[in-house]
Amino acid sequence: MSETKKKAAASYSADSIQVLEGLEAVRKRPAMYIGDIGVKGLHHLVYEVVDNSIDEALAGYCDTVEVSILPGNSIRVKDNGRGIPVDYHAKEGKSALEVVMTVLHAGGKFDKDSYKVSGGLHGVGVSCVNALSDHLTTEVFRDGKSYMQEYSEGKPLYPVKETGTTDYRGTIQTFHPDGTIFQVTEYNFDTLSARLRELAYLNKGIKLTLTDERTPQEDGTFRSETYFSERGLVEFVQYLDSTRLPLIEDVIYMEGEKQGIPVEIAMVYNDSFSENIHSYVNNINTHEGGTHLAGFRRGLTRTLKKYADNSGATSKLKFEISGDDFREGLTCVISVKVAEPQFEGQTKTKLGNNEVMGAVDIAVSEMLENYLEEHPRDAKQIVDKVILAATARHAARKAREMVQRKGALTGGGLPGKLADCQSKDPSESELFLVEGDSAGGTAKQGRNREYQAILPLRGKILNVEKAMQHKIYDNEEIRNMYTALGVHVGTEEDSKALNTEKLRYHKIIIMCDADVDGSHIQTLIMTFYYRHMKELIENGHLFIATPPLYLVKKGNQQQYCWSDAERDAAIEKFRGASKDATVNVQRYKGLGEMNAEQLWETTMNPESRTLRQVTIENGAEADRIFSMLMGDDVPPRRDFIEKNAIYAKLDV
Ligand code: 0RA
Repeated sequence: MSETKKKAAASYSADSIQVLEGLEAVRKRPAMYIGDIGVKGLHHLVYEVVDNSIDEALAGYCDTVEVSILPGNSIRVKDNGRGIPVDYHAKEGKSALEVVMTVLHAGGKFDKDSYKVSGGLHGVGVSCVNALSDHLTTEVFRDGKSYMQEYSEGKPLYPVKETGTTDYRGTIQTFHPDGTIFQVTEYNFDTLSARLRELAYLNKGIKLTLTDERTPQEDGTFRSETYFSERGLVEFVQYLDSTRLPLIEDVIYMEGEKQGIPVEIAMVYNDSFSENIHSYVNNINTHEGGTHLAGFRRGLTRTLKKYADNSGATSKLKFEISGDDFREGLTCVISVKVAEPQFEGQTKTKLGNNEVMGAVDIAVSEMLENYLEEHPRDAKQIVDKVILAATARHAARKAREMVQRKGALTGGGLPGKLADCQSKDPSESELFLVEGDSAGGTAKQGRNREYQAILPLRGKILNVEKAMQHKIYDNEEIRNMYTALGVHVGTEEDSKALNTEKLRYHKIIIMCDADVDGSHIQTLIMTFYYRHMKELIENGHLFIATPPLYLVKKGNQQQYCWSDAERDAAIEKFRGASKDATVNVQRYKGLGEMNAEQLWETTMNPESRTLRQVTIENGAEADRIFSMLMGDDVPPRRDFIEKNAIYAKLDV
């Protein structure tokens, strides 16, 4: 070995040790870097790798990103960018590629000109993915040559090697998540698909594909989808609103730089009563909003109010129009790119940069003023809708005051139907929302009354997707839910904020029959929480009970089963050697078919039950699904329910 090579080898291993310490920290506390080690964190690995390719595309060098789920749940991400640089760094004693792959936050180091604004929620870079993979292979194709390096737990197995010549240009990353770190290692196609579709809309012109190579479909091919958007956010709001009726002709749209900040906004009004605004910073969904959203609201309210006042439409109104009224029936996506974003809030998804507020305010004012000027008919539709919303809100407030007065008359008490628990400690208290009075009765007998409360709900509660505000307060089942929970909605501008600190139960559990009707009711209740008590879902308070589907019996042996596969296994087990033994299978269609003791044992007892927590995995997709499931457009709904257990797509 030559002297220089020896030196290189020596420093190679010395540096590797240093690197190890960095990546060891990631393996020791993975949640600190990728959020959690459950399903979310697992999928986050993919987003982190894809974001690097998106960055390369935003820099103008790449237009295709292909994601594949491989057999065994490895992930391959391939792009046609410039390829990660592979030049040897004498100072580091190794290839640039190895630095990118093994040093925390080394991602953008070699390209100072690039305006890196993409990046996963935690923006941790590909080296984190490497650290959390039991195996990763990186392949680079550039300048006519191909290169490769492999790693285990982030440690290189050998120095970067040249593997041949090539006409291709780009990067391929193939990793397998480490099963000793993640609680689950199975990828979900729909979860990845929702994110890639969202990325395609947010970054027009980039083609993203997702292929599931784990098992072929019936026709022998692999399931594969392509996401590509030519018109970006315009098509995004059209996609979100595909099951709603538009109120105006076009999507209102702007794209451009305001005060040095790239802003893109698309919005449309529909005939619904809900507000659906999705905001993004550097491709990250800012659930908790922030300065960009505040700027949007301010610009929207001011511009529309000015137009409405000038048109004379508001002169006869006897009450003020509130900010909310301008956003009823509004579907909107706001996307800004911020060089140094400050993320705040509980889940670090609230933008804090003050300079963004004014930029978005100006952007939306200019965009709206132009549109209203050029589309007088649409402008009138919007103004009429706002006035209708204000009038309805006024009526709703009266209805609410009535309810509160009624409450005061009856001592402000809890609903008569509620069987409350004895504990007054919300953190240990559970409220079961039970379908029907009869199952409600069984649940009351079966429960542990110390900490479990029961509220029976009559049949199908109101479809809040289609009802106006005041109708919602008119509805007894919904009023009962508010009173039992101890939360109430604020007033006027703040009307969507709940006083969650008064919440009387930290677990709210929906318990419905395991049949089609039951799942419909479950969806109605979830829709209500999603539209009116989203904070409770976001804070992890909403759950779904899972009653068993079968009871398999032989003599005095018995076993509850939650799936057909479990049932078949139980039958097999009970039969044992004697194939002719009589094994009895009971199918539970409703909660009512169980007695109190069985219901407790299978569905309510914390020791033996399984609760599914409802979480919002992808806000835009959840919004679209709820409007589809609850809207007038029946065929897509039926199609969806047939293909999926409803909640499979809503939780995870
Ligand atoms: C920095 C510089 C250059 C390419 C990249 C980063 C790059 C990174 C990734 C990560 C995934 N795919 C990627 N593609 C490219 C190239 C600098 C040059 O060629 O001059």
